[in-house]
Amino acid sequence: MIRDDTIVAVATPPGVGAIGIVRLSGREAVSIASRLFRSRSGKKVEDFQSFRMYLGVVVDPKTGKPIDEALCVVMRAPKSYTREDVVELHLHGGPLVVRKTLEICLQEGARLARPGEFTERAFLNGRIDLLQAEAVATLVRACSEKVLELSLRHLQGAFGGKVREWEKRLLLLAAHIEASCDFLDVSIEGEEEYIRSTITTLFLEIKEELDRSKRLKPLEEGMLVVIAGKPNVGKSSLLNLLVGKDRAIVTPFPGTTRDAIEEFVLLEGFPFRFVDTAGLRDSEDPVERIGVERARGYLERADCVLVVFDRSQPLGKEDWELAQLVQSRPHLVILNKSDLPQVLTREEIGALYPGEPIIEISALTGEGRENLLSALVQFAQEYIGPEEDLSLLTIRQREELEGILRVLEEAKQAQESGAPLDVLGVLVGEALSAMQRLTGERIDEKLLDTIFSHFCVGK
Ligand SMILES: Nc1nc2c(ncn2[C@@H]2O[C@H](COP(=O)(O)OP(=O)(O)OP(=O)(O)O)[C@@H](O)[C@H]2O)c(=O)[nH]1
Ligand SMILES: [Mg+2]
Repeated sequence: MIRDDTIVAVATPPGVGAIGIVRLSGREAVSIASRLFRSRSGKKVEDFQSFRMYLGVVVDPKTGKPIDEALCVVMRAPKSYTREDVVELHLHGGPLVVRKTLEICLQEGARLARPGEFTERAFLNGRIDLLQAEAVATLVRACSEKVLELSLRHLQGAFGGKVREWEKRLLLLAAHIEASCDFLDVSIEGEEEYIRSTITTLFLEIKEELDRSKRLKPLEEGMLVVIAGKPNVGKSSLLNLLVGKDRAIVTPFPGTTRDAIEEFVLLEGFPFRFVDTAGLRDSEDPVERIGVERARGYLERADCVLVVFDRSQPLGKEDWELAQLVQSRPHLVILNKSDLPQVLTREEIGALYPGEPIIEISALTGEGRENLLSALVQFAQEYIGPEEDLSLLTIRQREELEGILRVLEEAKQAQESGAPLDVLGVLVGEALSAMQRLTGERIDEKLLDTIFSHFCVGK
């Protein structure tokens, strides 16, 4: 896999920004840059000090026409992101200027980089392992600070260290089994037990890693928080309060909200997807009925249900039904309209939700908002559990680990049923190759392309 041609891409997001960066990597990076960049001091790009910015202008070498004032930095191999010569041109952010500079780089012999190709080169040149490369992709896409933190940890190789440790143990196990196959007539004491316990501990450790990564789902996609209650209790007002804008229509008429309305919000680094739903009641109106069905669907999927009551009204049969519906789902109890004279007491709610905290709020005045927000953040924290226990895996990593689990399970059963050692050897070998695919030690080009195609261009 020799890829030593020079690639170029715009490394900043499309559109108008304060700066736009054009990034080159490869053998010709410096010479291409030297043809289109004139430093103010007259120093040639070839003579630039590594990692130092130089002020100058980008010119079209064909016409000599200046394109933009820019900063140029050279990062020489092997101390660069890709371990090749890398040059970055920091331009004024106009899309036209950035595109023109890109075109000149292409005209001077660079090739347009595919998505993720810079990171792919960092991997192919041994600067990072595949797991770290994937962490870069997650990092770039991270929609919350927590995911950012975790992918940074992956980038530093914490997960890679674990995988390599597993790989070492599998290698040792494979070697043992192979040796035993060669000397079938000599029985080594404790051999069987060693094989059994190695397979079992590996199985348990990998399973734990997978379980921990599942807890992260709400962090990656946002915690699904569904606002539910009978009509007119103030669900839409509550959504608007939570997301800080007039998102859902609020009227004094019960049955206002028909469709489910979803909004994404970050609270203290935790991503939430709040969903306002149609008030739960039996309705003759066909549109409202669909809305109520939709609401029920959301209730089933919710990571957390906000059960809303109207404090200024007595309990109704819908409130009882709702209590039944959410009994088995994680939820928070909200007593809304705290600004109005109280009719419904905490005791009455307590009978429906024994021993649970009740959050009083006024969606109209905003009173009690802080309490609700901190309850939500606390809920998310507890739901996700201690951060040091979290594991951030990509779908590919998850699938490989699941595959390894299946093979180890099979090996366990094979040993129990007294299968010959070479059968065990084949299974352990399979687990080992999967582990090596995981770190990228053994990987084919097609799989690489799939992995890196999920990146953005310029990364
Ligand atoms: N005084 C007071 N009125 C509120 C409060 N929250 C909502 N309301 C009012 O109650 C009425 C219904 O509010 P919505 O937010 O539309 O209620 P909803 O639960 O979404 O109603 P549906 O969509 O019909 O199920 C509106 O007139 C709101 O202004 C509150 O905390 N205090
Ligand atoms: Mg509503």
